[in-house]
Amino acid sequence: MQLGADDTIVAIASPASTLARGIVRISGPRVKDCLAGLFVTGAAEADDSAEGDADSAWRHTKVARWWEGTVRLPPPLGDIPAGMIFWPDSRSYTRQPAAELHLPGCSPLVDACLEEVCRRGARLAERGEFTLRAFLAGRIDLTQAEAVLGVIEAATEDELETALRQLAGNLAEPVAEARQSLISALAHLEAGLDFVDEDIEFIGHAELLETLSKCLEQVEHMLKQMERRAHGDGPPTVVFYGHPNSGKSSLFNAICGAQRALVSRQPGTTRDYLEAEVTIAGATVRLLDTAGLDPASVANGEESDIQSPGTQIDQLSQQLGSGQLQRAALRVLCVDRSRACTAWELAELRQADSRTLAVATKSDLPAHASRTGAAGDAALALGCSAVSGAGLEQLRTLIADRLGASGTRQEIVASTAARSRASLAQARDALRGALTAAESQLGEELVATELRVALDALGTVAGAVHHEEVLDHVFRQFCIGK
Ligand SMILES: Nc1nc2c(ncn2[C@@H]2O[C@H](COP(=O)(O)OP(=O)(O)OP(=O)(O)O)[C@@H](O)[C@H]2O)c(=O)[nH]1
Ligand SMILES: [Mg+2]
Repeated sequence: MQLGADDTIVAIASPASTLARGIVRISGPRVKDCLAGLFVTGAAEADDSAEGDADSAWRHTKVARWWEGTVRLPPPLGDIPAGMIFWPDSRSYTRQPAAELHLPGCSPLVDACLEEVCRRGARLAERGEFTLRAFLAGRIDLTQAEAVLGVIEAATEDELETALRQLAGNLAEPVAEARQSLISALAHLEAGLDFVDEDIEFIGHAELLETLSKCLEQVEHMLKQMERRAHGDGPPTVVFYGHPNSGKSSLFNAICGAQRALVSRQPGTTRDYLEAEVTIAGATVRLLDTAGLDPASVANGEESDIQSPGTQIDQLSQQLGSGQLQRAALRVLCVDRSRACTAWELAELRQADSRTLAVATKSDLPAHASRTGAAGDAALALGCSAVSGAGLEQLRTLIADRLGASGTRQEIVASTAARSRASLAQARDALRGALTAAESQLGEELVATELRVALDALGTVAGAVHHEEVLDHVFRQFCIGK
């Protein structure tokens, strides 16, 4: 990956599958030259001699705006109606002159346009190079660059929300704040060290202690936040859920290969949730067995004024279960087809998305009369039986497939989280060292040394202090044109 931003780069920025519009993105100091004579504003019928005039309007603009015009491709393609957004100065995403040509979504046209831009002096962009330029120009920090990737790759609303929060700087802001106070404390300490023979105190002892404790608190808080991050933390979670007695615990035990959860004919046997780590298709997965969702309470949502202790416990365990459900990478809906279908089951089956795997349990038993051809049955991925063992292997394969499909996205968020966690932990340790040194009056030199380590570590979280291999790792994961 080239870190310099002197070249003018070009790439197709529209997805290959989009037919409506093809977008060619260009960034760099020579954007104008690369577009001269290629994009002309005004009338498509302008003849060659008038090209300079027709062309001139966008070239002399001082503000970013949309232009209607024509892209002049070599024969046999000829003049193609096109639009262009042109950023003449540093107010673009990459903080360089930049442009986006919007063409009809036809691959030969878009490819020919790309070739023409290259012929005029641009080179093909590498993966993530536009975002890398935005990062190098200070437009975004590293966590935000990774969030751009997360937004592009997000498949579920939860993933999108995590990525958008990251993009909004939920980590970048507090890191920048902590760095700012540490830089100022360090500057004062260093000034004090320069004038060590004179009796000048640049930062009071109490003030230094307060700054250090506050920053330590902030860093510890950020670390806790990172650890709580659902996606980045540990193996993906698969939750078994459904009505009481639907066979969740039996299935959980069968997949674990051990009698972990209590199984009984009594509905409401599982009260709390139970977890186990298993290996499915070579990957570690966290399985969770939850309390059954009571058809009465989920069907009419009514709450009685007088609650028996049992009902209260049921409700609490169900709340616990639903929290786990929201955070799960995959939910396995257990439907007992030997019983009549409930309205709640039907609604769940209809809403099932890629994060929900609906299975018919107790397939060794005959299906309930009302179930034959029942609405929603099409959403059932397979039938399985914890008693006969039928369908269990297929269930494992399906779980692995569904988790595998979202694997890369989880990895991206997880790798940002892991990288940031390691740097934050390093900052926390250095801050603890600085605080101890300051409290025990071990000398300002020592405090300053620890502060420098903390600043460096915090800097790597946001990418202010960047190492080429980290950048390479992050930006290589992007697609071309981003
Ligand atoms: N025939 C048959 N019975 C099953 C199967 N799976 C579970 N059962 C029976 O169904 C009843 C309920 O099973 P559990 O696994 O405890 O169901 P659950 O969904 O965990 O129930 P709660 O914890 O109460 O919500 C028990 O009597 C099991 O023996 C199966 O595949 N075939
Ligand atoms: Mg159970």
